Amino acid sequence: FSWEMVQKEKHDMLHVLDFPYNGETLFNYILDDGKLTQNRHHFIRNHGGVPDIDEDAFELEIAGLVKNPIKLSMKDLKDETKFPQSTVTVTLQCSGTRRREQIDEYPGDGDELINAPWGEGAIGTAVYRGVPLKKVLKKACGGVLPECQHLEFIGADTYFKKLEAYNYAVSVPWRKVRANEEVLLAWEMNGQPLPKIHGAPLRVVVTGYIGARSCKWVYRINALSEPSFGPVQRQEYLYYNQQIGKQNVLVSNGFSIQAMPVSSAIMTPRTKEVVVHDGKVTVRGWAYSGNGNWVERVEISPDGGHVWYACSPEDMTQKVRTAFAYSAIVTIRGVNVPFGFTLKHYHAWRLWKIEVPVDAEGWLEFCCRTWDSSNNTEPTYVRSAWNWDLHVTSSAHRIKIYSIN
Ligand code: MTE
Ligand code: MO
Repeated sequence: FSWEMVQKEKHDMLHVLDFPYNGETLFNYILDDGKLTQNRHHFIRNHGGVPDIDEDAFELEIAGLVKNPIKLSMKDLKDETKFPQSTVTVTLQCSGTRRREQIDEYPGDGDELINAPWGEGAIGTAVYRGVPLKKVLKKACGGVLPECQHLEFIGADTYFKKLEAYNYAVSVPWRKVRANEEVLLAWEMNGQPLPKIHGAPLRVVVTGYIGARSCKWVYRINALSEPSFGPVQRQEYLYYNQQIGKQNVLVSNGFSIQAMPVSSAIMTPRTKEVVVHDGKVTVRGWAYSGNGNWVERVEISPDGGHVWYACSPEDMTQKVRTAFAYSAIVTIRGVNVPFGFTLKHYHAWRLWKIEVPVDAEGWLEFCCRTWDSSNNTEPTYVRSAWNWDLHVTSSAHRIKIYSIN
């Protein structure tokens, strides 16, 4: 797998690094693709190489605290007489999105190989198709044992940390998977076979959680009584308080970031843009909230956060129903009968647009903030969100424009 191949699969990405192949979606595609990000525009985040896996030889192994450990081929997983299939519309957001604002505040950990200096484009929305993990555990493994508290996902890629090689490994609490059937083992993205760089032949898709938990190239799932011991789970994606820095950082001082909080960004105008206007400036961007919450309101301020204007609902994309189409083939008295239903969940961003009244000429600070269905909103300044590992820059997004009336 080479950088040339990445460039073939990917189109006009903002390339942050060419190894380990991290790329950000350009702002115009975030806005113009609409609710779903095209596969060739969807951001990519990798810790190591991109494994080349032969789908026919591939087996997913499920082990640990399950009744019956098992190995499943892709043919088994795709067999609708064995497992129901479903599709979920999901926004994946890297917890490093908008990290650059934190770097500008104070560089923090600053390990750019591990922590890419993302802007606003490490986010994308796609329809994934696969099998609910809960169903696979129940039907193929006879369920998990009572001691099971976490599910560990191990990817086939290797990455290096302090000169040691590891497989990518993360975990989510079992209660997240047990709660509903939207956590998928997915092989399709926007109606196309999952691209290699997004985890083919099989990836996990964890709704409402930081992108890091949606393990790509997953080849092993372990039911555990505690979180994965992999360094990605135990040493990275931790949120530290603001008195933690280089001199006193200990992984035991951080807490594991799982669910994604509410966040948003202005995509146009771009910061430092000269905007010629006749009393109104059009502002566009995205807004998302994780953990099963959804965006209810987006507000824009043209004066650094004194006066706020709310986007009208017509100027926001509709809440995308995670069209949880659930289909299966059930056998009734020896006859195969297709069967399905739809649930309404929202796990996707909303794109928004607003015309903000502006009188002044000169430098203006525009900012946006979002309110979600649990009435959470974003901290006012990036310094409130700052943390040593520079994760979840969920503060009100600020840009400066030069306004000419
Ligand atoms: N899975 C594996 N196996 N290896 C990885 O490096 N990166 C994670 C996650 N799954 C990663 C992985 C991170 S940090 C993110 S944000 C998402 O994948 C990004 O998914 P994408 O590349 O499909 O956009
Ligand atoms: Mo990420």
